[in-house]
Amino acid sequence: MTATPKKDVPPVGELLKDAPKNWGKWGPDDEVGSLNYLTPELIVTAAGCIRSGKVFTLQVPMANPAGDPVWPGRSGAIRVNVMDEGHWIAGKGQHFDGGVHYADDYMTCFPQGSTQYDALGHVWCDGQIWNGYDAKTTIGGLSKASIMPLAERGIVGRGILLDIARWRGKEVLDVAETFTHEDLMACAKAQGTEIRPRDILIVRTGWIAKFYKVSREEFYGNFIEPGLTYSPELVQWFHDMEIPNLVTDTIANEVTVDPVSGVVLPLHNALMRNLGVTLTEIAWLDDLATDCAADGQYTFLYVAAPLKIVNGAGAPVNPVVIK
Ligand code: UVW
Repeated sequence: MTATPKKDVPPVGELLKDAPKNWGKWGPDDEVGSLNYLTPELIVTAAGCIRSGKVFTLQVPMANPAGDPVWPGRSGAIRVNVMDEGHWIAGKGQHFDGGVHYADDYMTCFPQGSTQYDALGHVWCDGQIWNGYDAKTTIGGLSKASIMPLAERGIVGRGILLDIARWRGKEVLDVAETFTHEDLMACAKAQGTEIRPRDILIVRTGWIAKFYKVSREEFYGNFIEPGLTYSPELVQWFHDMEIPNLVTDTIANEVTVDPVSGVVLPLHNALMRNLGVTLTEIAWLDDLATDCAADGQYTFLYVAAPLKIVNGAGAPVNPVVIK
């Protein structure tokens, strides 16, 4: 976020020097981290949250002519139609016996430019990624802790929506507005539920919905997203609660700049690199949130599988919630 390093901002490794780590907890070869908490027994229990059979999909539209919400420096997916009925109207369509016609697309994208999972090796500091693997394993593509092991495993568990925006009486949180794990717990209580160990946390700020409502200048000007903010207590809480997955409707799942230390995105290192918590970003939560407010059911079965991109640093996903 800053082109010129600020002198008084500590290196993130120093900020986190006493922070807990799960490296080695699931063996020297682990590449899925806290997803190990999502055991078959837990998944069977989570399926018990299904009451009405209502289904919600959490991906934002991709290659949307209205624009895709992306981290500054990335760009939205571009889909082009390379085959359509126009080819046959122009006499250029291929003949297939029986007369079938078809449409076909070509798309270029940042795999992390839509609703997406970060690979555990996506972010690091001090030359080591998740589980202590050498950061050089990221060169030319992630040979360790890429998106593949997450994609192969899939993510299924009890999801809980924490509608922080509604709880604070806002349509959308302000630029740089923060909240803590204590706010998550207070929000859950106000919703008439509680966060359980190993829950998949789905946190709504209203931020991505704002992308579709305001100009690009307003959305990206003074770009400091609202979100969870670093503290040793928050990191310890995630550790103690064995949280496997944090899903939010922001682009980077945490306040962009830690207001205390000035470090950019410290929770990416504290939660993802150190604890193996998977991060799911740019989720569409408004329809789910409206329904949860109406029926008072904030817990459900959450199911997701990012795309299997070999050596990828992240991948698009369309998570499914079943209530
Ligand atoms: C960055 O890579 C900066 O963010 P994200 O985790 O949102 O992809």
